[in-house]
Amino acid sequence: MTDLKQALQEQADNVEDVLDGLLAVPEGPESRLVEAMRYSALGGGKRVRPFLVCASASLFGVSEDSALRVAAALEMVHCYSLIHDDLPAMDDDDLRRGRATCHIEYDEATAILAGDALLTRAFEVLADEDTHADPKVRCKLVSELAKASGMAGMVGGQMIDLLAESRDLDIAEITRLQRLKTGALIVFACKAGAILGKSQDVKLQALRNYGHDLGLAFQIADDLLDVEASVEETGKQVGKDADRGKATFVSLLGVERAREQAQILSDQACKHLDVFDRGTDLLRAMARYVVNRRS
Ligand code: GRG
Repeated sequence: MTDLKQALQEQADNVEDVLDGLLAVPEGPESRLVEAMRYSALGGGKRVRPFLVCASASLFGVSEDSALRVAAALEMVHCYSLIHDDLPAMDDDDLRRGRATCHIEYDEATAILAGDALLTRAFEVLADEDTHADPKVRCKLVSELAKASGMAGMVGGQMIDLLAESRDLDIAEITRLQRLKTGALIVFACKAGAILGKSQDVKLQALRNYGHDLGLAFQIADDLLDVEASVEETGKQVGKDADRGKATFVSLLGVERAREQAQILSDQACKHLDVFDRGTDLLRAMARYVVNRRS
């Protein structure tokens, strides 16, 4: 676990530097927009998704520069989703990553624009030839991240989630919702290394399956944190799902069964990595970390 902590910190520092460079503040009044983007994208978060991109890329000998640009692009999409999710029209949160949410620090309109601009900047970065010399690889990255982020992925999942506030979902429906809302970006992170390494075989499939199980385990752990952890630990409001009477894995399964289920998924995620001869220690450690994390 110490190795994982160290590796997570190292990748977080690396991706921070890349994000810093990609989000340079321009001259002129539009500088306020980029400052808001930087406020939400820099200096916080566990950076799990960037870590997964870099760990999967290392299995295919991909250059660190390429992997980090994809990791930064994905983190931009993730940060945009957090900014928009925190808006009054959605979750209406005032605390994220231990500090004021973007619309509280700036204003609602600026927060909407900061989210929009992070989303579009992400695709600009992926399409740039600095990300990969082969245009087919860049196209694949753009298309896969677009699918994972959009109507058939995260945004679709968010729509189902909003509707779930007025209708109780069953376990199959919650699973599908979470696969789209949280899982799709995590699956993209795990597949990204294989795409960069031009692997189209069982290894890509194995990473996809690992990402599926890891994503669900991650979300169950998030639901557990919402009932068990403190604001200080998570850096965001807790207990919100119960306050809203929203069905979650924990409300449907109970704490113990939810914890067991997360553990089963974490073990299953690791099994998918057996197709690799070596190099998967950190991905396996990550599968253990997501179910035991406190933030
Ligand atoms: C508004 C388009 C749009 C989408 C919102 C991702 C999302 C969809 C909403 C965020 C709220 C939430 C609780 C989502 C579940 C996924 C999740 C646990 C997100 C937080 O990810 P972490 O824990 O956060 O990796 P850090 O801050 O560590 O990056």
